[in-house]
Amino acid sequence: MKYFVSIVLSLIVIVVVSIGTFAWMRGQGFFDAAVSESDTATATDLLTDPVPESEPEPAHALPPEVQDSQYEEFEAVNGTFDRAKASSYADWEGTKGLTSWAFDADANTTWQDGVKDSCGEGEWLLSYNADGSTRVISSVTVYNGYQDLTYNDETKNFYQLNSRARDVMLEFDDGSVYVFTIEDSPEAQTFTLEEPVETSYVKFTVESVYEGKWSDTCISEIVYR
Ligand SMILES: [Ca+2]
Repeated sequence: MKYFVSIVLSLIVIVVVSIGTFAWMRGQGFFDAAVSESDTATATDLLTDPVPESEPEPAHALPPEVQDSQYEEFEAVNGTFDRAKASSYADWEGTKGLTSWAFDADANTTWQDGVKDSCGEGEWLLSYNADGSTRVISSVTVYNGYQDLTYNDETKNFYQLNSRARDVMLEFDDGSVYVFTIEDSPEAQTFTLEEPVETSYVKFTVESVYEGKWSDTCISEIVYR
């Protein structure tokens, strides 16, 4: 019984002290301060922080694809730009179509897309300069399809067997776009822009294709002037 009374008295003391402490803290404004501090911060933010404006894009910036290491990068030798990458390229047993072969000043070598379950619609080839400098582009010349004459004769026609690019979209660093349709012919075809564009890169995207017996889409050469 004596212990029970002691425990009850101790509990009463604890409760009384807790209530007293809470009342004192409220009197000192502990809880008011927390609320008002939050309100003040919100009001201050609204007063001092202007509505954030979107950062202007730097002129002639290279696209993020340039930083992506999953694509083959190489030195192009056919002129205007000295670097290129592609979203994919064929490189497996029996089939090879490196990205560099679309920019090697040789119509007998060809890029082939590296996507096995489609004809490569949406695949792209990106041309730019290693130092990020710009070039003025006024035209593009395309050698479509698989043009290698050592593989094209009376018995086999690799141009027809492989797929060829049809609708193409060019994108430049100012956001402008140029679309054109390549004829289904191995002849060199030149397309001239309405206005020359100064740009740090050209992204060449295959939008649609002429389907061959095989799904591999080939482009033997792309030349910007
Ligand atoms: Ca080539």
